[in-house]
Amino acid sequence: RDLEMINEAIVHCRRCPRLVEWREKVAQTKVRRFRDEPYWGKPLPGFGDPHARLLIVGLAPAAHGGNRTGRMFTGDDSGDWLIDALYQNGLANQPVSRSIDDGLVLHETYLTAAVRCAPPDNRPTPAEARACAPYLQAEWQWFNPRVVVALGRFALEAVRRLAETLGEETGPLTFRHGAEFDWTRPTHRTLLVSYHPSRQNTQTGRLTRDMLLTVMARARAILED
Ligand code: DU
Ligand code: SF4
Repeated sequence: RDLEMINEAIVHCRRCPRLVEWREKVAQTKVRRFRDEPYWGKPLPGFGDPHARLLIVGLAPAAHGGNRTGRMFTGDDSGDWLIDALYQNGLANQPVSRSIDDGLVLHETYLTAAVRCAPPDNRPTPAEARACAPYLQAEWQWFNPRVVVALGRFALEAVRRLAETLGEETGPLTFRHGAEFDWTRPTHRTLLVSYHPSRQNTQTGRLTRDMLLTVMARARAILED
């Protein structure tokens, strides 16, 4: 399936009742600082270079970030951190990601997430993660990525299950910031693990700007190898 068909299927999905209700409720009630803005309130397709060799996997859209703007990692703090790290490594044309018409273009890079609807407390259930997995799988098969970055434990688990589903051989994947795993089959695939750039991690100093820049620099270096 091509990428546009995948994205078309994603934006019309209503498979998870709890998340459909939540994403729409948030879009109606909004939050004070965005009360005059339209909200997307639907599932999020991925965003970036349609022929990317680097796939970056996050957790799920933020209630007032992607769920508002309609674009992955756009309009919240996580997006600011991630896009800046891409820009510093030549993978984005600008350091900010604020709205769908901000002119952001990614090079060699595609942003996606394990779950495509904003979940309450940023915490999808295991059943929701399973329901959404076919979309990540479709993207995975479209891109056949050379490098994958898993942002956080939840994304790493989604990648692990996907590799298992597809019969890819990875060896054990353990969560540790900065970890790097080379696939045995297919051989040209490398997974990099990072803490997710959520406020919970960035504001506590668990993930620093340098730590995230280093992961993206490594991704870039592998692409250029
Ligand atoms: O206009 P389009 O080529 O269908 O791209 C859709 C969307 O993807 C656009 O908002 C820019 C983004 N994008 C990108 O970030 N990097 C690329 O290399 C190509 C498109
Ligand atoms: Fe569909 Fe995924 Fe949203 Fe569930 S989380 S409704 S599977 S897009």
